[in-house]
This record gives sequence, structure tokens and C-alpha cells, in this order.
Amino acid sequence: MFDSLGDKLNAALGPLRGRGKLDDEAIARAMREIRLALLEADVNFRVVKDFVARVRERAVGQDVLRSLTPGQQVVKIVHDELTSLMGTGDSKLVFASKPPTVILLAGLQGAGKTTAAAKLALLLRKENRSPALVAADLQRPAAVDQLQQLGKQIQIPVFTGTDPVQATRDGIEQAKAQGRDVVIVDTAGRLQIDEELMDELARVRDAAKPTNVLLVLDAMTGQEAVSVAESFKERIAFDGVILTKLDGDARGGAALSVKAVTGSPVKLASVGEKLDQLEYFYPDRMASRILGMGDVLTLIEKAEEAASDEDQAAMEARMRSGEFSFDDFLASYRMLRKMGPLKGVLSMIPGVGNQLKGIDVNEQDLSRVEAIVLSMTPQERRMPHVIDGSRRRRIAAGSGTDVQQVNKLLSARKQMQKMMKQMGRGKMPGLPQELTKANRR
Ligand SMILES: Nc1nc2c(ncn2[C@@H]2O[C@H](COP(=O)(O)OP(=O)(O)OP(=O)(O)O)[C@@H](O)[C@H]2O)c(=O)[nH]1
Ligand SMILES: [Mg+2]
Repeated sequence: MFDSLGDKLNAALGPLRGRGKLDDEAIARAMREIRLALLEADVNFRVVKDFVARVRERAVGQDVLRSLTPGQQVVKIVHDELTSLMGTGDSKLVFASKPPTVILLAGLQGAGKTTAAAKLALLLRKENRSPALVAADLQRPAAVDQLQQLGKQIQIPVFTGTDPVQATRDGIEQAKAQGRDVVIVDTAGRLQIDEELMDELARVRDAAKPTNVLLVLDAMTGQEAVSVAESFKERIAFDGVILTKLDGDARGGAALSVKAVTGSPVKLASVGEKLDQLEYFYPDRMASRILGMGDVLTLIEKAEEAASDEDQAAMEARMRSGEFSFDDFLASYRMLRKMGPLKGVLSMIPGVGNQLKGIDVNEQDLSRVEAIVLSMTPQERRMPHVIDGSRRRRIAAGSGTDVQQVNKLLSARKQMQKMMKQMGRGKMPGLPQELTKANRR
């Protein structure tokens, strides 16, 4: 996602990262490159201009944080500004105090409304809500059918009617009667903003009295999507945006400009055609992703699904403090296992994705890792520095491995700990050498 933008921003920032002191010349050059990278990613030019001005101002007048070099600080400034460009904190959906919560989806033809309606229903059900779908698109003959098919796939009821307004009103009533607490209304698309359909949308909105109006935008259309959003804004107030087709070759322009141009944040992002491929949009994570800092938080979230809350919180706290014992090692390793194919999970760790190219993650090697850790005493796991030569021999014998393999694991843990510490400081770590080497054989 947004790979080319990420590469270019990193190329612009690269020369600054290691520098202890920044002169105006170096900053000016980096700002020029950042500007170009954003324009090439199809970010709105006014947005680019403001963005670069803000970054420059902060970069030149930066308060020097002791923990970061000036170069690292510029990277942090770019990250912060990217984050605030995409919105701060308010990307949650609003739920009505008196159910049902009604979510109205609007957008151009083919933007992905109908698919997004079903995806959103599925996402909300995972959060223990009880959604229903309403097909208010009676423009296209097959539209109702499409939503009904999707509803059937995920076993969520779909209501409709004979005209858009009546379908909306009755659909919501029926959903309510069945005890559904969220109703998602799918509306007719339009080729471009046209009076008749805008008028219909306004009437559907009045009938639905939605808690949220979400505009569905195709990210692949870049700036076009942003102008569409601007035109919608003039007629139908919307609270947020669902960006779709981020799995395609979207360059990032829509994601980065829409909040600045319309004032409404992206709330959800669709990253594929499958029905479970809709995610909440987190500006800070997206900024990290663009800057190639990996998606640590998404990873943590996945881990949370696999681990109990207490385990997770305790481990996170220790990792943040830069501690990483063999107990943590084992716990994270077991979590990884539960999270699914290892390679996919590893590729989300900052800096690891690239290094995994061409490497086979060998699950058998990892079982050996578990055996070695299990042969350690609780004290050894907690305080790995006590593991001396004779303990190494004992651990090797106990796990059916050899001292060399034990040594390898000991230094892998050290590397991991270093990596965790760097992450805590906001640096971009690399994959521990020992781990890649071990698996390259
Ligand atoms: N790759 C990819 N395809 C998507 C995504 N979201 C939707 N699509 C595809 O885009 C096409 C249009 O999606 P729909 O949901 O039918 O779009 P719509 O806005 O309801 O279209 P109309 O009802 O005609 O206005 C379908 O082929 C979807 O499978 C996505 O996130 N990624
Ligand atoms: Mg549709």
C-alpha cells in the first residue's frame, strides 16, 4: 500500500536520518523531495504546500530532544504531520444512545458502497453488534440482488422495498422490530454528481435520520475522489469516509488529502474484495506504514486476539520498557503460532518485510526454539544473563539440540531486546541477524 510514496519519502529523509546536525541546505533539499513525492502520489497541491511549510517550520525551529538526533527528529516531524493530515482521534463511528444506529452509505457508481455495506455489517457483528442491511438502491435492477447475495453469505438480514425512501423507512422499522441495533443503508450510485440522484439521496437521508453518513470513495481514483468528496460536501453533509480499493495501485493521494480538503476524516478502509477486508482507519498507523515503520499496532492488535488481555498488557509493558526475557520470547512465539502463517505475521514487523523476501520461514526451526526455551529454568528465562557455559550445555542436552543452537537463540533474544528498545524510542529496527541467518540455511 502506497509503496512508491513510502520509498520516495524515505529516500528524501534517508540522508537526514544519520546526521547529527542539519543545515538549511540539507533541510531545503529534503523538503523539495518530500514535496515531489507527495505530488507524485497525487496529493492535492494545496495540501502539499501547507504540509511542506509546516514540516519545514518545525524542522528548522525544532526543540532538540535529547533522545533523537536532528535527522531522526525530522522523520518524527514528518510522521506527526502525516498523522495529523489524515485526522486526529475522531475516526470512530458514532453509535446512537437509542438503537438502532443508522449508517447511510453514499458515493459514486462502482465506488464500492454495496460491498462496503456488507463488510461493515460483518465488522460490526464481530464487535458483538447485531446489524441489518437495507437495500435502498432501486436504480439498478441487480443492486438489491447483489446486497441480498452478500447478506446471505454472512447471514445478515437484508430489507428492501419498492422505492428508495419507503425501503429505507420500512427497512429500518423491520430491523428494529427484529431487535437489530445497527442498520446499514446502501444507496444508489451515480456516474457523477447529478441533481436527480442527489435529490433522492437527500430524501433517503431524511427518512433514515442517520447517526452516521459515510461517503464511499475509490482510493484508486486519487484526486478525482477528493473532488467528488468536495462536491458531495456541498449538498450532503457526511461525517466520514470509507476508502475502498486500497489494495489496488492507489498512490495515497485520496487518503492523504480528503480530510484536509473536506474536513471529514477517513473512518474505514477497504483493502480487498473479500468481506473481511475492511479495517478501521488509524492515521498514525497509516503514517507509520507509509514511512515503512511497519504496522506494529496492527500486529499488536492481532496478537491481542490471540492472547489474553492480561498476558498482552504485561508483555507490552515489558517490551516498552525494553525488557525482553525468554518468558516474553516464549509467549510471543506462542502468540505468533496462534496468529496464523508465520511469514505473514513477520512481514508486519518493521523492517522485516523486505528482509523476508526469498527466505523461507522454517516452522521446524521454531519448534526447536520452543524446546530450548522450555529446557531453561524459570530463573534462566527471566534473567538470561545467568546462562553460562555449563548451563548452556545442560539446556542443549535437555532440548535435544547442541550448544551452538543454544548460543544462536541467546543472541537472537538479545537482538530482539535491542529491537524492542529501538521501537520504544521510535527508531526503525532491522530483523535480528541470527534469525534470518538461521532460516536462510
Ligand atoms: N480490489 C478491491 N475491489 C473492491 C473493493 N471494494 C469494492 N470492490 C469491487 O468494486 C466493484 C464495485 O463494488 P460495489 O460494491 O458493487 O460498488 P457500488 O458503489 O455499490 O456500485 P453501484 O451500486 O453500481 O453504485 C466490485 O467488483 C467490488 O468487488 C476493494 O476494497 N478492493
Ligand atoms: Mg451498489
